[in-house]
Amino acid sequence: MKLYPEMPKTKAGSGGEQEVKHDGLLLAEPEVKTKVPPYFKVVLLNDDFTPMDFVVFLLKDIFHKNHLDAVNIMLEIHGQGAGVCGIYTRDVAETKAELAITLARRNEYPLQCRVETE
Ligand code: TYC
Repeated sequence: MKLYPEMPKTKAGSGGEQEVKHDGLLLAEPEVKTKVPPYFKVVLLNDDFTPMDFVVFLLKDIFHKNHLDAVNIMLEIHGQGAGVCGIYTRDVAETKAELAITLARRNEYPLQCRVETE
């Protein structure tokens, strides 16, 4: 709550802000404006070389999927060409995509990962 130095009183019913006098200060409710943060999808792409087991491992390890969800997402990517691994705020999405690529390259797999706006 913001504290403002005393100002002339607004006339009741004039549509002015509701202000309460308190020890010589007027208390006014701050204008509260909230916004939902934008979200970003982390999308894995299919390729012919990255092993299925590795993709399942990565989905469990980085995207915290349980085994069944990880297998289903991997199969969706395998069948459709791409699939969403998770939806996060920008920094989290970018970090997870980088981790996925780093892990894949360390194992010499050509896996590709994209971050897309929702
Ligand atoms: N198509 C791969 C294979 O048959 C498996 C795979 C799934 C690769 C998902 C990448 O993002 C991927 N070994």
